Amino acid sequence: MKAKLDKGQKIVAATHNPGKAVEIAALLEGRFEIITAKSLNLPEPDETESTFVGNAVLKARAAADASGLVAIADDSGLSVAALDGAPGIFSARWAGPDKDFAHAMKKVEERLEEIGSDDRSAWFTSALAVAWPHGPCLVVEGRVDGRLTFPPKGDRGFGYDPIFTPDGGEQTFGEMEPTEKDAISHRARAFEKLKAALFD
Ligand code: ITT
Repeated sequence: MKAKLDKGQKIVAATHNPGKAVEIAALLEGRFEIITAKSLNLPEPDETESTFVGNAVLKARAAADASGLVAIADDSGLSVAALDGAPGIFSARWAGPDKDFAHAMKKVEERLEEIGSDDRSAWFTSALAVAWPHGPCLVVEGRVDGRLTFPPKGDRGFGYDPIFTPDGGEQTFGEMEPTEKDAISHRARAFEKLKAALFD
């Protein structure tokens, strides 16, 4: 693909999730001028697709076409093996309209108790899409495997971070320094692929 990104170029971070916006800015390492979808008053499109990739493309495309700028979107979520991959693309929706992740984490714990499974394996997925206004769109996916631990631990990060411990680690994402999470997370792995395709 010919489309590349130039240093200092304006890019819309097509997310309304402040935790994600911080991570996206950190992962882009000050390479671009990041403008948030919120500051441009862009609407939040309905996530009508059935995959992370589909929803990431939908969000990036909507923001790029509405703003006339290159847009980057992330669609991500927590998948629990014993729950057949739930909540998956419904991760944000499990927190309800108030975005109550204490409630969403409790729901995961309760579902595991209901089915009586000891399998605590889980993974996070991040699909990242970069769309040019009325032009091409590139999408990549990253994943990090780990296990769920209850009760939630740590107040860093966002969403389900306090119940997720990556393989090979002892601390939850909620306890880690942001730079430690950014070195191994699903989002960081997807970013590595984006960087290889677009900037290097
Ligand atoms: P945007 O669509 O505006 O970006 P959102 O929060 O609705 O914001 P998603 O639809 O992609 O985004 O939902 C992903 C949810 O999965 C997110 O709200 C978190 O709860 C969870 N999630 C994704 N990445 C995570 C991470 O790194 N740590 C913890 N939870 C994460």
